Amino acid sequence: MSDELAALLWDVDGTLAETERDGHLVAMNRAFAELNLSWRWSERRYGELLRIAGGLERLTLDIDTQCTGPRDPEERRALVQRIHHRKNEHYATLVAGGAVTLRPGVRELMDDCLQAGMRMAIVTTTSHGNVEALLRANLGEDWARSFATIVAAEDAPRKKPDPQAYALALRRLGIQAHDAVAIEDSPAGLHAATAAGVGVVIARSRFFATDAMPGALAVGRSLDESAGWTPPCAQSGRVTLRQLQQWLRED
Ligand code: XBP
Ligand code: MG
Repeated sequence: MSDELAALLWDVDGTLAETERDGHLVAMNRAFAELNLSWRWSERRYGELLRIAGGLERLTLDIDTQCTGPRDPEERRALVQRIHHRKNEHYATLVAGGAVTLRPGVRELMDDCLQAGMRMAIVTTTSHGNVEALLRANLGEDWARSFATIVAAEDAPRKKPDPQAYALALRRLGIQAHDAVAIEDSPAGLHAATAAGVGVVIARSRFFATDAMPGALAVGRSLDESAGWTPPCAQSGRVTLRQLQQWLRED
């Protein structure tokens, strides 16, 4: 591993914010209700379905395993797309209304990067529209200026754990994998970044609170805590850019 960090790569869902529980899940149930479907996802069921990356893929798998919905494959596909589309519209409304805020310590770490002139990128399996909705609501109109590149589902259709999104982000940034660090929350995200050669810091989220995270540079509960990290966080109070550099150096 290199000891010089050139860019910080942010995952979105679960990492920047608890978007799944407070955003996508609520929005999906609203879409079901609005379309007069009797389906509802509990938090527990959603946790199981989150093992599948991608809202469309998740919905398709659920309908297939419940053996429900239209039997005709075309009608089935059309229904899934309609639900997903409405889910995203409800999601945008929810986040614009302030229902989903950044996780503690995210803003501070972003500020460290901006002050140090460290480039940041977004690397996610959700869509550009969902990224924009979340970050506009939380960082303001100029949100996109903070990021050197944004890689979303439209750019990298092979979703995490496939490394495609990370490989593309590295290419766009023109850097080597060992000069970047990713912040992630899920095993799929960890796998995607690691397979692209990028070291990963895991800030655990609600739905991936106890999963094994093999090969991560560091694993902890929250970026705004210095306690509870493995390996330990030497900085006091929160995970800083300096701490990320230290974990990268120690690896
Ligand atoms: C997490 C995902 C996404 C979201 C929902 O992405 O798997 O599918 O759950 O978004 P990441 P969509 O952690 O990489 O940000 O409905 O747009 O797929
Ligand atoms: Mg995530």
